[in-house]
Amino acid sequence: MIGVFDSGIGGLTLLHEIIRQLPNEQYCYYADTENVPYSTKTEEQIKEYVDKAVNYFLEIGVKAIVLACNTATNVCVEDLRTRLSIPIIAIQPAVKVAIDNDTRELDGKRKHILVCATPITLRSARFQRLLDSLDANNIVERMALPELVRLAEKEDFGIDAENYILETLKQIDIQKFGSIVLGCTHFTYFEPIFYKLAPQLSIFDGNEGTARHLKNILNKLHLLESKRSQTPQIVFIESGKPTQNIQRFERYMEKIEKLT
Ligand code: DGN
Repeated sequence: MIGVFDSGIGGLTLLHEIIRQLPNEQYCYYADTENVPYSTKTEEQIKEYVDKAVNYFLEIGVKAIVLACNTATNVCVEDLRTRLSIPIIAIQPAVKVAIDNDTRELDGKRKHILVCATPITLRSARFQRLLDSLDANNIVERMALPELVRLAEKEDFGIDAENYILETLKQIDIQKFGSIVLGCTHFTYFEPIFYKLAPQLSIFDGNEGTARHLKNILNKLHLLESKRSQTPQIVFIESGKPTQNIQRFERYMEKIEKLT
């Protein structure tokens, strides 16, 4: 079994892509719905919440853990990787994917990339190191959109979200930009709205690359399942307990299915 963690339902967007690439595996999806959103929490609190999820995963004997939460990655991944012996695969904003795939220019200069994420991700040392390693400081602008986490948790993908995103886009000089990176797994639900409001921009998230990375790691360690099991493929856990509301998770999975 593979453990997939997020503060809430955002990580389902990554889980969906992982299942597409690894259809034979079994999954435990852990949503920390008691504590979402993490943007209002301290790093110490986030570490404590992630530890609780990780201990749960270790107790049920997962073979790998996926941090399907950019915010948790930025706060915890290094510590987890030093402490644990199983693979920890972590999502991060897909800035490299945007650089590699969008080479459009304006006045002889590469178009800029708008990275939308939570405030914790955008101000983290890990994100800064990512930009430094890609020499991307001059072309990346940061935009915190914490309200989208709250709206996604409420299954509100309508006019409130559209107005919020529109107000955000009004704050930037859109001509300068070639792409948007959705650096929070909750934001993928709103991809159609971003496309509608800024059709000239390419949109990237880290889901495809992270799922591919997980597959490569499991393959290298000879940990891939070769046959599909007959038991249900996903167990949904909310902050340490089996969910009482499986229909909610299924509604989100159906929503993601329609996005792809
Ligand atoms: N899905 C989380 C992320 O990718 O950052 C959102 C974290 C939160 O709860 N704010």
